[in-house]
Amino acid sequence: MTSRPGLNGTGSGPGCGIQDPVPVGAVLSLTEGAAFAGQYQREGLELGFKELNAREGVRYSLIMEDDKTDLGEGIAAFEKLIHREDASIIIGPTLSDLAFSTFEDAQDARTPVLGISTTADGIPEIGDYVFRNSLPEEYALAESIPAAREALGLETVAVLHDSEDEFTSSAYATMIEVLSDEGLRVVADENFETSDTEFRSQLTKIADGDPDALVLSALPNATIPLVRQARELGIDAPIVGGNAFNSPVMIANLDSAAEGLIVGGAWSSALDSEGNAEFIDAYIDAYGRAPDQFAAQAYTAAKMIDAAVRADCDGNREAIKNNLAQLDGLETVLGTVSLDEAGEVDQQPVVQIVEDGEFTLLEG
Ligand code: 1QQ
Repeated sequence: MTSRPGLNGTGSGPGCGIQDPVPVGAVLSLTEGAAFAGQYQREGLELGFKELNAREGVRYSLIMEDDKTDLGEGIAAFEKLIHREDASIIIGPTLSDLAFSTFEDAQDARTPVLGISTTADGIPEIGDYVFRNSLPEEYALAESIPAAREALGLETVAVLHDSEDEFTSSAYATMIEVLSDEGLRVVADENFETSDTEFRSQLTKIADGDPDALVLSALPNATIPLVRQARELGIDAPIVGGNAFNSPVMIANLDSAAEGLIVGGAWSSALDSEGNAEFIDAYIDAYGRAPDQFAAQAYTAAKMIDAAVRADCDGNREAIKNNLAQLDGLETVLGTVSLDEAGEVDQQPVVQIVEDGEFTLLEG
């Protein structure tokens, strides 16, 4: 797509004025397995762009597609946004599992993408149009596992992971590395597939190892029966989780089994970051529930895109790509966010623990 004159404005920064609305695409898992995150992401994006559209000079039109947690649907949604809607940038998809091929399609079409929850290894390396504000699992686990070791006095762990999904297998590889760096002994290492609901054979082996903690890389649909079965089998060790655990939906479903769960992430309601208190209030006002990490990352994506558009007062693909690549030290609800050369996010992770059914800051 060539540059559209109506998206190239005059002035700069707060004084920038662009004639046409900037078309922003979003591909989210609004239904099926990853909707636990996709629904919060939808709300965070809508709130973020609503606030931006109330400002002078630049308007955004948000075109949202549901990938139904399915790769084929995700590819079709990207195709529509790139070629038919002429989106200037695409936000999402929710799952890393859908990101590898969709981001390659966007890269080939020179359309910038901003991942907001795609945390697997290797995503920014797909190309120079690929960015993310999704804290990589690598950074989150490098904080959460040592914090858990210290807080809980861990010596041994059992690891369980979904070996089918891109994000859970990538996080698993990172977990094994960090566990070894931390001198934690792995007494059992078991795996399963995304749609499994029966975990008793793996859990029996884990019970035999009597670990001090379970380290779990799984999506919610498997996690909920898995943790329930673990507790039924008498395994009451605390859990250290991956990014999917940054969800109040997951915590509510796990009920008392979630107590003591430790997880590293990109955001906490307790963060004293710029605009965080106002964001939480506005979100509760709009949606009648508190935001989660996925909502905060989505909300932040809107602000990052606005900063990139206003930098050269240009809402075309090429300008957004060039200016996202230079985003440096933006103050957001996630804290200070920068993007490096590769399009990777630079921000301080937080570590949280579940106490009385609520996330509480362990450190960050
Ligand atoms: C990924 C994730 C998921 C847990 C997002 C919902 O981190 O797929 O990378």
